[in-house]
Amino acid sequence: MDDCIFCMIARGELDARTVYSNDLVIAFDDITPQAPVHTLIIPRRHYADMGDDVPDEVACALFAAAPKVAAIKGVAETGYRVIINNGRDASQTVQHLHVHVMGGVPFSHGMVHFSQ
Ligand code: DGP
Repeated sequence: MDDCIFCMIARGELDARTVYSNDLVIAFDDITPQAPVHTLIIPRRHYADMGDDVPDEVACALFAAAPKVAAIKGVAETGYRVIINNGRDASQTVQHLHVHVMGGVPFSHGMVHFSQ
């Protein structure tokens, strides 16, 4: 996807603060962090969202990268939240599948807020 910003980051064409990477995924800090630790994990290949025929090995790689990112960012012991905003009602703004890893602060127990 030529005009996808996360594809550009994956190709090294757009700067990002890389936290972790392997053959299948790359993790980098969110440009507008909403917590002291806010890192995104993306597949190197373009998938718009979770319904975009994501191969099992890519889904596993995204899942497996979260605790690695948490350890690198120093929040593995204190805990962290893992979020995927998937589709319109979830307010997904970048149409390249990504996993948010957020931590460094205690989050409230409830996590669902919705607009009328
Ligand atoms: P979402 O709402 O789940 O689609 O979140 C997209 C996130 O992507 C949002 O928290 C901001 C982040 N983001 C958007 N553009 C860039 C960028 O160019 N670089 C980085 N590092 N993050 C970005």
